[in-house]
Amino acid sequence: LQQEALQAIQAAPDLGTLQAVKTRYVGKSGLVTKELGSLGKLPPEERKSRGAEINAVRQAIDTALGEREAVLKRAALDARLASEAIDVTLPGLGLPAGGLHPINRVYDDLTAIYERLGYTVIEGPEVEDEHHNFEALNVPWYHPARDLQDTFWLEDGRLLRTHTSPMQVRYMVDHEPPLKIVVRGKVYRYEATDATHEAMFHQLEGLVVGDGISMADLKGTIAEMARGLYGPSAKVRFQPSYYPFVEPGADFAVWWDNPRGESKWLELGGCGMVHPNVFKAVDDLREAAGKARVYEGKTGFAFGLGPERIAMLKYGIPDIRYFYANDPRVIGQFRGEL
Ligand code: FA5
Repeated sequence: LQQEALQAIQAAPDLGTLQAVKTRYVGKSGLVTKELGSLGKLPPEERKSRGAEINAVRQAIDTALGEREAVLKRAALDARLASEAIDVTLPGLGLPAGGLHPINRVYDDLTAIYERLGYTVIEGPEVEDEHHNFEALNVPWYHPARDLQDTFWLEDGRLLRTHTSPMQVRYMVDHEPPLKIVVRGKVYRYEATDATHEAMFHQLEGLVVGDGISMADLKGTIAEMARGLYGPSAKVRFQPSYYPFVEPGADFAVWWDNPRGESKWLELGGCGMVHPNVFKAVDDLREAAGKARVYEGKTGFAFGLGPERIAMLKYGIPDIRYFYANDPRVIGQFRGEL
């Protein structure tokens, strides 16, 4: 019996089998236990020696069980350590790096130029009211931009701003002159989209107000921006134009020296001297809010431009709709280049 038990113990491949072997020989109704139980049937003179014999067998089995159990436990632990080990020498998996959207890059280039010139960079609400988007900017009710065709109207009578110019009004109502700001943000127009027009696009708006600000300051500022974008020999061009909130008004273009050829004038946006009616509307709003009228008699200039134009030419993107189509093949090209 001892021989048989010891062999079974040695052969047990795992802890589960070893437990079964233990039960079979030394469990409550195991073979060795039964032998001990049958001692009572023996004649008294044999009981002692037989008892000692069985106990020795039991001892041997218990010892063997303990040793085998230790070996199997160690093996199980080794296997677990091996399977759960982390190989610290393996090369890491590269984390996918994000990147700035091309419009944000152009914004960052532009705002860096204006911050250097001492401007404050602000943003503002995309949902506007008619007064800030049109009225206060001297846009008359019959102006085509107020047409239902051009503006996304909301059910509550408000609208999605069609340009960043309403922030001129908001900022002046809250701040006294002198001031120099640029506004960045999204604008919306109910337009049929094509390669150069989107229903949602971005603008950068500039506003400078103080004493004796002139058209010469405006031209110098636009020229400085052009040099910041395209280098010290950059050229700018102004052409008379009409915007209700400026007088005189102009469109400005920058000569774009295209490294791939096809250099051309890049029509960037509109600008002009802030219209006196805008200052008056601002003072009216200030007065209604219990603030002093401080804008009448001041002069200032404003400009607004579309960064999409700059980004399309800078990065060779042929269609404005690519910017917002969420096609990873377009945006993915800007990954990792911060
Ligand atoms: C304006 O929005 C005026 N608020 C700009 C301004 C500000 C003039 C301050 C004077 C003083 P305009 O509608 O031209 O102007 O738009 C300005 C620029 O936005 C355009 O030159 C163009 O670059 C860009 N833009 C206009 N419509 C779209 C469009 N649908 N998609 C993409 N870019 C557009």
